[in-house]
Amino acid sequence: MSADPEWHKTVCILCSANCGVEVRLDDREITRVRGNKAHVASEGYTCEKALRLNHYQNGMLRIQSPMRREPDGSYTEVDWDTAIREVAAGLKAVGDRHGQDKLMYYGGGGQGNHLVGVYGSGLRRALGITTRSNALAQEKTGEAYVEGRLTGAHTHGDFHHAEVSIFLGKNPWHSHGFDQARRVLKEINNDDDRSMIVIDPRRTETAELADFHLALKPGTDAFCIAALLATLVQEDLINRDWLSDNATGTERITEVLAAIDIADFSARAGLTEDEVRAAARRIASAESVSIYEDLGIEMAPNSTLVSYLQRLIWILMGSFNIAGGTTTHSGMAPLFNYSASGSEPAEPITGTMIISGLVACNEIPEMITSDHPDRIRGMFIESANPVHSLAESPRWRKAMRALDFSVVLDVAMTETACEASYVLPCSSQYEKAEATFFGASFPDNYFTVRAPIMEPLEGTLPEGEIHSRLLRELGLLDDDVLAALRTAAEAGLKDFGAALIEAMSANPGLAAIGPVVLYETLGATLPDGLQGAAPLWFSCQQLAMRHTAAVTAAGFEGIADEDLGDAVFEAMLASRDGIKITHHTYEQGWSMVKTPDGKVNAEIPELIDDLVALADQPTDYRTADFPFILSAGERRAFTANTIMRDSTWRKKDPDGALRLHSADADSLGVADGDKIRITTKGGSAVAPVEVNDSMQPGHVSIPNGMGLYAEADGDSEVVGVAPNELTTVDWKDKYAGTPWHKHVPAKLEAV
Ligand SMILES: Nc1nc2c(c(=O)[nH]1)N[C@H]1C(S)=C(S)[C@@H](COP(=O)(O)OP(=O)(O)OC[C@H]3O[C@@H](n4cnc5c(=O)[nH]c(N)nc54)[C@H](O)[C@@H]3O)O[C@H]1N2
Ligand SMILES: Nc1nc2c(c(=O)[nH]1)N[C@H]1C(S)=C(S)[C@@H](COP(=O)(O)OP(=O)(O)OC[C@H]3O[C@@H](n4cnc5c(=O)[nH]c(N)nc54)[C@H](O)[C@@H]3O)O[C@H]1N2
Ligand code: SF4
Ligand SMILES: [Mo]
Repeated sequence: MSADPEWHKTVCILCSANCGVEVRLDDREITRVRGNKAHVASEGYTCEKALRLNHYQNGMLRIQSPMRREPDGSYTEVDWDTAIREVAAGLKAVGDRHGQDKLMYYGGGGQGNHLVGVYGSGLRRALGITTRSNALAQEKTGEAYVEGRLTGAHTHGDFHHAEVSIFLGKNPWHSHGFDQARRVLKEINNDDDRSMIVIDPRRTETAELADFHLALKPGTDAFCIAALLATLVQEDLINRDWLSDNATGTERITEVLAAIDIADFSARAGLTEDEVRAAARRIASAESVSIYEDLGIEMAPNSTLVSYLQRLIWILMGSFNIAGGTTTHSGMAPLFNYSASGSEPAEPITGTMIISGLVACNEIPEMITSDHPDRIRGMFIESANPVHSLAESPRWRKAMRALDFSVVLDVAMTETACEASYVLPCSSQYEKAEATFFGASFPDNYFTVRAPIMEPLEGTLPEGEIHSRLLRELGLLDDDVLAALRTAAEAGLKDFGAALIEAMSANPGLAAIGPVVLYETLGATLPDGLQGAAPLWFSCQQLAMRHTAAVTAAGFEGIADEDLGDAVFEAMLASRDGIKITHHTYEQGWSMVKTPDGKVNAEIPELIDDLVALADQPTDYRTADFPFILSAGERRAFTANTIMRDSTWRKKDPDGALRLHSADADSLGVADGDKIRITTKGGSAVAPVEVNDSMQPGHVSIPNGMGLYAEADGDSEVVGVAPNELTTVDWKDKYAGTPWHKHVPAKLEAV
């Protein structure tokens, strides 16, 4: 394509906020980036990272040919026809020899691309793959376990309006997590009527803006939140009227909280009773409270217990489905499938709970290398980099090599790709249609479909095309059926819908491969390179059926109910600024609560038992050998998981320094820029030092996303410390199996 003088609308793909941006191109280079003021959710907002998006598009080890690993371990380029034939044969061989249940699917999208996962779901159904996981099962499955029981629905805080916003192990200044985060944080800071409570051992950029910073000792959140809750109960600050109308199961938990020694629990968390009581009273005085938990508690001791306890704050205050409070929300596709019963199935090899259909990430290496007869023999991995991003990378490399067959779909020759039998090169997120399912705002929710802003890089294919070719090779596509559906699609969405229903009743197998069927038929008729977005047509029909009134109220008034799904689909395809998909009333938010009686269920017996036993739990996991606590994987100004492979995108601190308090620097005899050796049970690495008194003495951190391969052979020198060379699979939550990456005992030595 020739140089294009115009601005092109797309989004930033570096975090879940997915801010709308406009970019200028010089041939295939992204030369300028600015916020898109017309974007429905971000309204022109971006952070500094979006300006460097060209390092994603052009700065990494893009692969331009399918690769096959040869018996000597080297990779050779193969043409697409060969690759599709051999990958289909490889997947089939594992199934034929050992059964389809010995295949596992991992991934399905990162921070900007969830259509990958939609195609992946079709492949899983077509091949009968039932074992699956993704990054959610190393952070959010504890939360999903708890939410399944409390409400049966995903909930999200309304930080744009909350009178009190609580950030618990969450640093939105750098990690975002809701629209226009820094603007909102500054607004709260400037508003005398609103307050911010930050619960974080570090004096983060967010904590600097807070009214209350509970700088607890790392790993003691359960004690801190229990003391906050105990204050609400013991000072009789809870919303009894609301609870009696809207919640069940409050008796035992309030009884247990009434017996907690607030002074003792505060002290165990390294806090004074006064500061805990003051924060609790501020919460109790507010009209609305919203809480954001994130990795600081999800990857630390007692994580599932804390996910439960923090939700009791808004439950006991009755701050649910009101403006500024915690709410349910709509979505184009759910990120979780909840179990209201709490009787999650066990994964047969390791016995760990399968939550929301996902096996715990920490268990996957063992599921592969165990001598259990049902062990995993083959893996299909797309848009994820588990060898780098999951606990214990050395163990992952071994596990990958122990598989009979593995294939990785990625844009780059990643750490995971370097261990796979085959690698299939994908077009980047700026070279095809994409979208994410992160949107969780309420009462108005939004959705953005992106069109490609440049042609696919030579040699690459979008995932929809790869999945379609694989299914064709496996003999699962009937070209006559597809041709008839394509003709119907050319006549319009209504004809297409009718033809699809007819075709599905004649061929029940069609539903399983639905995403590819939509790609091949409706997709072929879509303009602007939007073919890959075709499966969203189905999501739009479901959205319109589930939330008819809310979709109508979102700007689709006057459209007959049966035409609503098509209207939403057309609107989202036509807009590069995102569209409003639902407008609910707060009362309607209750329709998404899926508990048996439709009320909030406050009682999770096994977690209440844990709360009772908490007083016997340790508050310090350091040992004589490992006298520091390492937070392995902090979000900083220039980190973006492993999406940015090119280390030159970081102008400052390219190596990702280990941060430590000046008192620790003095006792270790190190200063800024010196090298320090970090040793944990899992491994050892050397990083430069940054003396930083936002840390507590004894608590140190390294950033996430460092230490990526710079060359495809995996032998080149890496820049920065790859955090999971230092972590181990056994250091994890007892329910969800989620790793304690924020709380790794470590030793430090000056080098
Ligand atoms: N810049 C940037 N933004 C990102 C990402 C990125 O890579 N870079 N990744 C995105 C993703 S995938 C996610 S999941 C989110 C994660 O976003 P966050 O969870 O906000 O990110 P972290 O910095 O990993 O951890 C948050 C905080 O936990 C604190 N912490 C450490 N130990 C404890 C503890 O024991 N208790 C408490 N209460 N806090 C503790 C740390 O000091 C830190 O401030 O960020 C998203 N946004
Ligand atoms: N120690 C430690 N480990 C952590 C964390 C931590 O705090 N500490 N954080 C964890 C968290 S919260 C998360 S969410 C995970 C994230 O870890 P992963 O789930 O592995 O996600 P990403 O690093 O975002 O990697 C996404 C992959 O998608 C590829 N990609 C980009 N665009 C496309 C595309 O269009 N198509 C395809 N097929 N591929 C594409 C990228 O090259 C990359 O390999 O990391 C986790 N790992
Ligand atoms: S990194 Fe996140 S907050 Fe920053 S511009 Fe990109 S999507 Fe927006
Ligand atoms: Mo994450």
